[in-house]
Amino acid sequence: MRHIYLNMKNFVKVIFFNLLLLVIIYSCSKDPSDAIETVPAEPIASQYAIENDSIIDFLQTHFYNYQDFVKLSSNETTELIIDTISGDNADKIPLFNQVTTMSIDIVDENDDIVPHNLYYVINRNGNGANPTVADSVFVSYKGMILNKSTFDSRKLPTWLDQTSVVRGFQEFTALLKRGDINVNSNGTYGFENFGIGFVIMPSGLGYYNRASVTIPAYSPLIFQINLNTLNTTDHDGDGVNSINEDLDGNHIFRDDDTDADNTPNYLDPDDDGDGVLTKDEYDTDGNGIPDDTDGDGTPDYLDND
Ligand SMILES: [Ca+2]
Ligand SMILES: [Ca+2]
Ligand SMILES: [Ca+2]
Ligand SMILES: [Ca+2]
Repeated sequence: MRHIYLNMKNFVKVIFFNLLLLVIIYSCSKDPSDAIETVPAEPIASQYAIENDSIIDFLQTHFYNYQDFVKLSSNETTELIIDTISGDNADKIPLFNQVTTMSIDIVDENDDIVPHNLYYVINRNGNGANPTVADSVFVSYKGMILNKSTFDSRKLPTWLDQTSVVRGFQEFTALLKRGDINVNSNGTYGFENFGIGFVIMPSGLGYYNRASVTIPAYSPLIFQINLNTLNTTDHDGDGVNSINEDLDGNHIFRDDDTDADNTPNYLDPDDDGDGVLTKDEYDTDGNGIPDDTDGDGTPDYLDND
């Protein structure tokens, strides 16, 4: 027994060490400046060109169950099904004829801008406001790769933070509008006229070279998203909505750090690091305009002098 126990202990140690290693590798792989990667990163421009070709080919040779979406009632959605145009389905309309294109600028390893196309269909606009790329969204969704296998699916809605989902998901969800909430007499609630759509994106707007068990590295992704409702976020509770803490407006929140303390502004309650909390110097006269006491064009909460 003792022998087994010792082996078990070593086994647990090995498992723990491997888990630790995995965590370290995963943490490092999120930082593109770090040398450790899951697989070596391909140059972004050439990788994008390859994937965009394969996405266009996919769009030309596949269709989706568009007929199922036409007859939806206001409180319904239906699961996106994509199939090949052939045989009994030879007369279906290709996705290529139905998608709208949006372009997102990605900065590559040489600091050059590589516009990345994503392709989308909006089946129902929704009835309320659009979320921003910083907000929390209450969504049900389904994620697929181009071989049509599903890597993630949420039939019941869940809250997601738009600043921590993949870029293509974040940008596309901001195009949908929220629905209306109906509270029933028995206390249950449901949603009506919520936004429904799906998006197809290259891996540069997804996980790129970060592979997982169900998503190989460099996989273009497909997400169907139902946007039930949303919450406007102020992550650090400093009175400035997170969307307004993206000072350069590039939809990347971790690259705005006024006081260079490695806490980006959207998570930093004292943005200029002057010891005065942003909420106490943002708008003291309450006129809705950020205060600028010395009139130098930099508001007080970003101005440490
Ligand atoms: Ca930014
Ligand atoms: Ca900071
Ligand atoms: Ca802040
Ligand atoms: Ca301050």
